[in-house]
Amino acid sequence: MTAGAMEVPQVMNVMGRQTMSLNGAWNYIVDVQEEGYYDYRMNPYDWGFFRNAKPQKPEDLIEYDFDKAETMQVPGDWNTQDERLFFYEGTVWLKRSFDFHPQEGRRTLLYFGAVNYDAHVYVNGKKAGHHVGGFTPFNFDVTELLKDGENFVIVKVDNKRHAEDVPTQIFDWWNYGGITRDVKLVSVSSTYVESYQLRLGASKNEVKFSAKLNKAEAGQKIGLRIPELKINEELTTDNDGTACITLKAKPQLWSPENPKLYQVDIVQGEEDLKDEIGFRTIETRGKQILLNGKPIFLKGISIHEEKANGGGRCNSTEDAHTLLSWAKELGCNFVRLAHYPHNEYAVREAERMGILVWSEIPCYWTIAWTNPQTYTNAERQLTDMITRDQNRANVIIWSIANETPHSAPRDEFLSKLAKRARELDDSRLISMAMEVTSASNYHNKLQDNMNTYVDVVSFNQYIGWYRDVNDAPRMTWEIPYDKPVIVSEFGGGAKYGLHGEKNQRWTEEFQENLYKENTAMLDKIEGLAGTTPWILKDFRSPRRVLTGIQDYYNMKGLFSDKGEKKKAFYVLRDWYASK
Ligand code: GCB
Repeated sequence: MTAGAMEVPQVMNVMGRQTMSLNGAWNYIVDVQEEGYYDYRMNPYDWGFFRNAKPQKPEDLIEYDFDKAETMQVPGDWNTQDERLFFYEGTVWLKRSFDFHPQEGRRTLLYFGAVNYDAHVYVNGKKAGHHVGGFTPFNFDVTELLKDGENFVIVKVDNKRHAEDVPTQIFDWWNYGGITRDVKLVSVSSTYVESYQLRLGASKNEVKFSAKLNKAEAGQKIGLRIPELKINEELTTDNDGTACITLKAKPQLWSPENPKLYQVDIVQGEEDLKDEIGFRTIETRGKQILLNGKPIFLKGISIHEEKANGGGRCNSTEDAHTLLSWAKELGCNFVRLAHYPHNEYAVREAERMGILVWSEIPCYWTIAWTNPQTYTNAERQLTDMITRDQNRANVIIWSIANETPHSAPRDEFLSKLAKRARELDDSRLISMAMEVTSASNYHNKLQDNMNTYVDVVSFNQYIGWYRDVNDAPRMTWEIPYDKPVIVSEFGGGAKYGLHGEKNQRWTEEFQENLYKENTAMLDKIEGLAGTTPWILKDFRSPRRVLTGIQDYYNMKGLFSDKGEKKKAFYVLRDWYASK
């Protein structure tokens, strides 16, 4: 390793490790023209804000001072913490000082749960690394940059949108900027367990465990303890620094009715990495989805990661719990965490609450299919999502895209992504939200070349809203693939408390009727294995500008932003109760 910092592969289960939180108040400077990064000829320069320079003599000119700047809470988006930044898309610098005392023989990783979107990270004035992608974790080994005593971290965060990014320039949600998830220093020994996998083996009577060190080091001992299953094994790593074992065991299976999790310890040296892990099977048979060998209907709802009451990005278990409890009130056993990987807190809380999860990456709408860097970026987000959540029993579907326009380059890009997802994890189902492209004479046919790459055919449809008001009863559907079907979106907008006729847009009655007609229509789709209507709660979107009705909210929630239930809520709840 050089005497600097480097990015290292994501350390899994950061919550189970020895960490020091860097959450809290960070000073920030809004840098509209990025003068803290580029000189006046637009070249990156060495005297940027990351130096955290201070005047040494009275005549010194330094035109910024983090310590005099205001603070905002991390994790947190800037849009809801400073009203001047509500619509802001650009660069903000954030800085935090902390006391640190290095421990002999240990290494320190600087971990970010997520930063939206582009992050340059500096420790004590030196570059630790750069990361793009707004919803996945990353970490740098910063051991050599830290010192005993006071240290500081500075992050340049930029959430400007670009055509070649993932997501691209346009998307129907708020582009919350900032360090939106936890920041931690993770203390590891020089050899540590980087990732591990624990799941059922080939039958329900065995469990399979594998672990991977951060180094290809043979002969290291790794212990696996699951007291409730009377498992206490010691494994030895091989030349790749990995160890695996299959053990006889008959765990109770995790299911929405019985979300059983086992306490697990992964022990290596003096490290005891604790986790809670559930066991289940998920597979398809013809047009059915089978959980633990039995057909299940996925009673779902789509969710954006946004707090109620205009609160901005969710960033805690409590935030997740509120939204998931609303989903439970609807009678859901499934949620689509749209349109990007949500916080690890949310996935874990759903797991404890017995809620199955569809997790997706933001390959949304008009991706730059022929740009190799865009592909690399998407694949990296996919990999990091799968790495983080590979031991979550409730995650059953990895979704690779949403409503993407058909073309050969798109098929190439997405099929490569689907194959990669399968290589990384062949124990879950792969899907994507497709679109119905051929519809005539009330007949809708799904045709998508990606059908061969997915396990579950999902599609979004807006009959009754963007299309065909009141025509749902006449619609017929043809999904010519022998695979389970999920209708991954349907819905329409309503303003809570606005009442009128069932054909009056924006009224609760309009939305109520749309749900009645749509659920009746869905009942006629052959092989329907579940649905995730759009959406749990009204959410902020810059594309929703209708004054007095939308006011920058997408109004398709079954709950208002304040948590009030609209009439359609009861329609879906009753329909789910009948399933
Ligand atoms: C869609 C998108 C979703 C939008 C929704 C809408 O098809 O997948 O992100 O928010 O429609 O409300 O139009």
